[in-house]
Amino acid sequence: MREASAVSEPARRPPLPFPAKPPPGPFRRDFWRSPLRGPWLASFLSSALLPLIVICAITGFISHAAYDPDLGQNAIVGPGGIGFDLYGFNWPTNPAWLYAFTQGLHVVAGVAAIPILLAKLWAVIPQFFEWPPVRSVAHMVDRLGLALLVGGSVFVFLTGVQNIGLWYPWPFNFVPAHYYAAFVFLGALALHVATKLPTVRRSFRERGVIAPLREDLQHTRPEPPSTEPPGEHSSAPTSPAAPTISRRGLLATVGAGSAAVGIIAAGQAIGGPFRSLAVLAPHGPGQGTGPNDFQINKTAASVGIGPADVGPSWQLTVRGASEMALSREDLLRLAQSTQSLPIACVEGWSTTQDWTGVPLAELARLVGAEGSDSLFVESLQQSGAFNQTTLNAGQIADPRSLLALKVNGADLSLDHGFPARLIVPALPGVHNTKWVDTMTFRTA
Ligand SMILES: Nc1nc2c(c(=O)[nH]1)N[C@H]1C(S)=C(S)[C@@H](COP(=O)(O)O)O[C@H]1N2
Ligand SMILES: [Mo]
Repeated sequence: MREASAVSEPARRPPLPFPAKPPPGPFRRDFWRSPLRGPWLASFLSSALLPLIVICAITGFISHAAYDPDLGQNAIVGPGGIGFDLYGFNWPTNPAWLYAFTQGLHVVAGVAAIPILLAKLWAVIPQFFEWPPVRSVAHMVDRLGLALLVGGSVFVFLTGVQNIGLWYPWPFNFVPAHYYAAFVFLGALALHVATKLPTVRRSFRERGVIAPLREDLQHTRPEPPSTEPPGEHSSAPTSPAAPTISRRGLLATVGAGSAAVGIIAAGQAIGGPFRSLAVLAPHGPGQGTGPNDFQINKTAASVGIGPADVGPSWQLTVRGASEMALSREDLLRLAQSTQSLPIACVEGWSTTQDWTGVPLAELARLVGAEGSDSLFVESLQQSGAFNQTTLNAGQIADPRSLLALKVNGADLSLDHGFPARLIVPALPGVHNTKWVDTMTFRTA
């Protein structure tokens, strides 16, 4: 049966410009010698990786929805961006820590996935070097899918890490790039999971799900390539070297790495006393002094705002049915409310502080705009991004939503948005606009 197909094979094969014998190097099967590689190792790592990727995908699309991209100019990926915008769905204000939780989860799961992803790529690297590189049209499509899977995974994780590290070496905007690449990656992943599920089932059935973890170094044997269907290129070695580490040793190392970077990321996400765990946090342990000593996303100086811009001549313009101009003193004379609310940044850090200011609903009432559908908020900041936002009706009506004037009992520092900034429960950090100077309540 096998011989017959081996004989008929060359006749069916289109004439391709590849010599039968692979060139020396990674295309030779005996180049890859680790006895740990094989379908079981790949299956085990994939089973650990997949739940983390699913968490990242779900929380990623949740984050997209949390921006309320159907309102004003909130859409970063552009109006009419590919589906899943959940238009018409208004991001809630309850619980106040909702976005801190979903986005913290996104970043922690994403960071924890990276060591496992790297181990997985290492485990299957022989399969990237198939010879001949293309056998047929079907094979070429298959290989293209693999390229999108590997390229897509590296791209989304790399750009994610660069964003939490505030490092933007590329000319493109992070948000649309990360978002669209996620579609490519998840599409290729769905196909990959569907085609590889039989391999996972077979290797777990043949070798056990965790049985190989019981083997110490002395009992670590190479995986037999025979578990793959005939003709399939296996990651198991044809000429294995002696093991230098057991499979459980390798997996314990990868697991420890994943847990370590996950905990570091969680330190930023949970904040408070856990903040000290975030040894790699790009924003440093804290910024400012006294009551204003918590992290700053963009300093006033970095966006061209100086003390002169927010002096006594600063006024807030509020528009609704009528229009008002209010000085900071005027605002301080209005009914004040104090709320303990988090700022939860898309980068995965959050910090909860006590904010004092005027409820947005009170400002709406002053200009005859109770029950308005949206609120467009602009900053006096002219350069850079994040200088405006549009809130939904529920966010305006929530009595905890504030135009904050103080934090932890003290005046806001210039870096935290003096003279006034938005603080809205469960709102992504980026929409808590600092240095607010214009608010426009709109009714459809
Ligand atoms: N005008 C303006 N508001 C802004 C920003 C900005 O760059 N400019 N950064 C936003 C982002 S991304 C976050 S996470 C929060 C951070 O607030 P903080 O710097 O007071 O911690 O402010 C938001 N408000
Ligand atoms: Mo942010």
